Amino acid sequence: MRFGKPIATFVILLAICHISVNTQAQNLGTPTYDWVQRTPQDAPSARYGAAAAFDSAHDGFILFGGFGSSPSYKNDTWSWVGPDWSDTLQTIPNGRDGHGMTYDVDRAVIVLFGGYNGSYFAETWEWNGVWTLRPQAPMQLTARATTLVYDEARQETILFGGHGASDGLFGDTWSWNGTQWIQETTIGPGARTNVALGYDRVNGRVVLFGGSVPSSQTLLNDTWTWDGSTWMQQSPTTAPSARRGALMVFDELRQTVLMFGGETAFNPAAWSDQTWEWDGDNWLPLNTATKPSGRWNHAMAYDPRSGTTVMFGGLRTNQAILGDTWQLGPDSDSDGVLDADDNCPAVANTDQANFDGDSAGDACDVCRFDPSNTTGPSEACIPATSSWGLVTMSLLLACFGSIVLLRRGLAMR
Ligand SMILES: [Ca+2]
Ligand SMILES: [Ca+2]
Ligand SMILES: [Ca+2]
Repeated sequence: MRFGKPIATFVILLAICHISVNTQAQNLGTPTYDWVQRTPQDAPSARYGAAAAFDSAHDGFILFGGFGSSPSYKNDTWSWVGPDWSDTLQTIPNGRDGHGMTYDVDRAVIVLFGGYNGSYFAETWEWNGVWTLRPQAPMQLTARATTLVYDEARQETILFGGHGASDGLFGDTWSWNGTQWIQETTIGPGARTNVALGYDRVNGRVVLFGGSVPSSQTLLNDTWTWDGSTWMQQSPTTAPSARRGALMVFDELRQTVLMFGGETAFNPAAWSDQTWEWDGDNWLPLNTATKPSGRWNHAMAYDPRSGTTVMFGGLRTNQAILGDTWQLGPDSDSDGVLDADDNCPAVANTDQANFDGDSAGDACDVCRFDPSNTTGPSEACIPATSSWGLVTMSLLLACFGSIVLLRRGLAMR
C-alpha cells in the first residue's frame, strides 16, 4: 500500500508523457526554415571574397581563398564536414579573392576562374581532390574578378561579367566545357560586377540578380535568366532591393533558388540580412526566426548531405571582416535546431537532452532509459532477458518512489 501510490504516480506520469509526445508529433506543419549559427572547433580565418562549392564526388563542401589579415590574400582550401571545418592542406600558388567557383556535376570537378591579389588573374583551375591549373584560356577572356555558375541543362560552366584592370567592367557571357572558354554573347544584363548567379534546376535556367556599376556608384535589382542562348529580363511582381555581392544556391528540398545578403547602399553603407526565394516567376522573402548579420561577399553553397545551405564570412565594412559559419535549412519543430541535427525533429526540444545517449532525445524517446530502444512499446523498453535491465528499472522506480514519498511527507507537515 505504501509503495502502491508512487508506482501508480510514475505510471500516470509516463502515460501523460507519451500522450504529450504523440500530440506534439501529430501537430507537424509545413517545415519552417531557419538559420543556425555553428560553433566549429576549427574554422577558416575571417575573410571575404572567398568562394564555395559542393563537390559530391570528392571532399564535399569546399571553400577556397578570400581576403583577410596576414596573409591578406588566402590560398587555403577548407572542407566543411559539419560540425567542423577541416583544412585540406591543398593550396593554389597565389592566394586571391573575387574568383568565381562552381561545381561541374558532369565532369565531377570544381571549376575556378580569375580573382585578384593586387593584379587580376585569367587562370582556370579545377579541383578533383587536388587543384590543377588548366591550359591558359584564350586571351579574349580578360583577367578579372567574376562569378560562375554551372548550367546543368547545357552541361557547361557559365561566367558572367565582372571587373578587371583600369576599372574595366564586363557584361560578356562565356561558357567553359572543360577544354576551352567560348564567348556566348555580349548582349544581356549589361556590364556590371558582383552579381548573384544561381541555377534554377526546375526550369533549367541560370538566374542573375543585381550587381553594381562602381564608377557611378549604382546598385542594381534586375532579374535575368539564361537559357543557353539568350538572357531574358524577368518582371517579378516583387523583388529584393538593389544590391551587390549577394549569393545564390539551389535548395533541393524547396526546389527553388535562395539568395542571401548583399550590400544595399553606399554612404552610409548597408547590408541585407534577408533571405529571398526565386520560384521561377517571382521573388518572395523567406522569413526566418534567426538571421545572420547583413553582409556581402560571403561564401555560400548548398550541402545536400544535410539538406542545408552553408554560409561563411563576408564583409560589413573594411573593419568588420566576418569569420562566422551558418546553416540554413528545415527546422520542422521550430526549436532552433535544424532537422539534420535535431534528436527529436518533430518535437520542440531546444536542450536536446538525451539521458540514455541513443539517437532519440528524451522528448521523443519512448524508452528514455533504454539505449537499445527508442520506439517502444513502453512494456518492451527493458528487454525481459536482461536481468540488469530489471534491476536498473527497479532501482529507478524505488528511487523515484522515495523522492515522491519524501516530498509528500514534507508537504503534509
Ligand atoms: Ca528542430
Ligand atoms: Ca526538436
Ligand atoms: Ca534517448
